Amino acid sequence: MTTTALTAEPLTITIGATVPAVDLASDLTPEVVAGIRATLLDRKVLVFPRQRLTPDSHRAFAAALGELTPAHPIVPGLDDEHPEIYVLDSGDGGKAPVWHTDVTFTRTPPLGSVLRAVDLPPAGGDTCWTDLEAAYLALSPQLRRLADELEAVHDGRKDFEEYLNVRLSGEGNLWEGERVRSLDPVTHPVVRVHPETGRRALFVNPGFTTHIKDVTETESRALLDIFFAVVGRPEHSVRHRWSPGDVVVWDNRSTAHYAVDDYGDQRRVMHRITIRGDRPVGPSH
Ligand SMILES: O=C(O)CCC(=O)C(=O)O
Ligand SMILES: [Fe+2]
Repeated sequence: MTTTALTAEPLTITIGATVPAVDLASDLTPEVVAGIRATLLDRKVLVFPRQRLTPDSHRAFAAALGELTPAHPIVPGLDDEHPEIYVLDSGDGGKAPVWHTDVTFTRTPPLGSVLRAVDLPPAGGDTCWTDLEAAYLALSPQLRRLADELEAVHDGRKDFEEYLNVRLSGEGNLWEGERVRSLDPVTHPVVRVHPETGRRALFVNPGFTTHIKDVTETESRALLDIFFAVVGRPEHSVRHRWSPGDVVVWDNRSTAHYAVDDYGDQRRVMHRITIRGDRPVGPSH
């Protein structure tokens, strides 16, 4: 199989594809891995239906795509053998019904995420992904030019500070080579230039972006209203109805996602592994 031979069926014009014919537990030749990486750059979100992965083979697949991070800067991993697996358990607060890009409250958010359905509710619990390059292009050229110059602050304290201080007594995981003991907000460019494709994405998200730097509070609020109005439009998004075993990989540099919370008290468990990323770079850097 050559790089171009990976069969991928597009789910929308710009974002998402189903890769039906790859068994992630046994087909990971260098050619298939190269095909997956190339297709991911093009489609941003890849769905691998009905896989039969275990925590070990989930990790082996993710590691074929790049260097792995710990499960999370704060939250411990699945167990001692799998410190890279982040468990999203609906019974333990593992719900994410807000548009967000993973871990943008660190200096180097992950390049991508590999999510596996472990335990699904009888109905509901879909996940949506949205194309942040399409969001950028949905702004007028004048607004794009302004956005190109801006920086935004990303802050994970609302979601994780109490967990860090109360459940973990202030000792988080190793992240970027350092023990996490506080969640200091970080600054990223509002427009991120993709390090591999050179394309521009609107790299702000309602989950973690709190304000625009170096403008007044009123201006910041108005600018974020404008930016968030184009993040998550159905026209730029894809929605996945999970089946048991499904694995979805996304490019975390050019997308945001939203886990739909429409299944009440039913249990839903997902396992996520993130691939180490680099520091976001803007157009004028
Ligand atoms: O539970 C989901 O479908 C996605 C949750 C999420 O935000 C993530 O895995 O990063
Ligand atoms: Fe997420």
